[in-house]
Amino acid sequence: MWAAVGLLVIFVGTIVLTAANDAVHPPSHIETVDPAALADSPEYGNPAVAVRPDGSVVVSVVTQMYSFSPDPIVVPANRPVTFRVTSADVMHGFEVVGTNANAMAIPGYVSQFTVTFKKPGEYIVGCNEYCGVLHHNMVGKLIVRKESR
Ligand SMILES: [Cu+2]
Repeated sequence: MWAAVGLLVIFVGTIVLTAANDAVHPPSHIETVDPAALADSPEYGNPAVAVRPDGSVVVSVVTQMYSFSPDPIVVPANRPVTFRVTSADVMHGFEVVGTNANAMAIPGYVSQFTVTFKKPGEYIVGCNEYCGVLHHNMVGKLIVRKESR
């Protein structure tokens, strides 16, 4: 029995340590949007990359069977990029392959997270939630541009 308790302490300790060390935290942003009225939404009617006055970048993304919009998404390197992802139909995934940018796109909700891409280049955006017969074709592109100042 003590071995089982010891294992529990090790497992829980591992979770606490890695969460604290790698700043892992559960999603905390709660915002709703009408999935049937996305076309009339000022933000999602024409989803795009926007630059705020403070220089930070906001990307509004609509996922739907079987594409991402905008596509490609072009963002600068070494600047915080806030993604605001939602879905127009069913649940999708939004994952920038090879980075820690990864969220669920849930109809009715806005999934928001901020990432700074350090390496310029082209990244694959994939849907990682099975969303229908053509799920495997749901691929987009993210281009991280080196900033010229
Ligand atoms: Cu999918």
